[in-house]
Amino acid sequence: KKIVAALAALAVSATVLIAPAQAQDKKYTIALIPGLTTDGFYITMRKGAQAAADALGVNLVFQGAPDFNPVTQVPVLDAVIAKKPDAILIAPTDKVQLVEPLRKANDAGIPVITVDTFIGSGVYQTGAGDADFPLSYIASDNVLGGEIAARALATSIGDKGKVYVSNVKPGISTTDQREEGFKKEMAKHPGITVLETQFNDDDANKAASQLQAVFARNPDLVGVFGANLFSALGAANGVKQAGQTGTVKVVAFDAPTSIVDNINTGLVDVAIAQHPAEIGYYGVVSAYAHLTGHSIPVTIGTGFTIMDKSNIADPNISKYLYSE
Ligand code: T6T
Repeated sequence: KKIVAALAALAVSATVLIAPAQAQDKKYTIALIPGLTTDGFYITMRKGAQAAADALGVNLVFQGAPDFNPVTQVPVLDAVIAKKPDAILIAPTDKVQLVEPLRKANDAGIPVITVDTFIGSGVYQTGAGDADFPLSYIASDNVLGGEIAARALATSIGDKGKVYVSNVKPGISTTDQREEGFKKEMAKHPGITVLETQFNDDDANKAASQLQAVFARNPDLVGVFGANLFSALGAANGVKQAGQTGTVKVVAFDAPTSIVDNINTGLVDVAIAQHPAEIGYYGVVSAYAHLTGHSIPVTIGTGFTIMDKSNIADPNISKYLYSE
């Protein structure tokens, strides 16, 4: 009898011990939907996400559209929702147009975390507004990034002259905020005139032709801020094609590997690298923490690395160049 009772007690405690272990052994699937698939920024974000997924034993699915556009991103999101992943990490391509499509995921019980870009005001879990349902927003401080860009450009042009912002399109939280930060800082520089923003639809060729058109209208143009990877590469190419390398200064947001040559030849003065791998890593860690019953921060801010001729050869700086 004693042996039977002991065995029964053991079975009970064994159950108690095994149950939580089994819960944690569940293999979670986390989907990462980038702004677009063929952008070094999101390719690097995926690497960071994969590193965290490997460390945590999570299955990471990376699925996105070939261009930065809600029209192509929403069907990808719908397809991902249909597969019922345990959580969705997404860089929404529009602050407004992704609200309802993402609500479908939330209504289906799939936790949503936004990475890089946000929906609504980007302030989540307040109980106010109709776009506060994502659990967390993990990204660079893009207003600050715009301010840093403005200060760098102001310094490189000796605090005077005409400049403009080469931007993607209105409605994208990140690039809207960079322009906002840039203009806010430039308002403190009375010698600088900020011309009308040129929107390029994330097309570097368009950004290059726009640079040449702005320069044709304003031969006294002295600087341009490329507010994301394609805007910056395009604007820099435009400066080169116009034969204005070093005369029209370029400050670039983002850091594809090709920026190194541009910095070394003096075509680009400063590049502001984001830390996309960090965004991806903490995206997966946050989703996993939530899925395993832990509370998570409603925002996680990641940093910048400022690159220029003086530091680009330093491996502690160049490690922040994006993957391809
Ligand atoms: O600048 C990044 C990202 O932060 C932005 O939201 C969209 O453009 C990039 O992906 C660069 O191309």
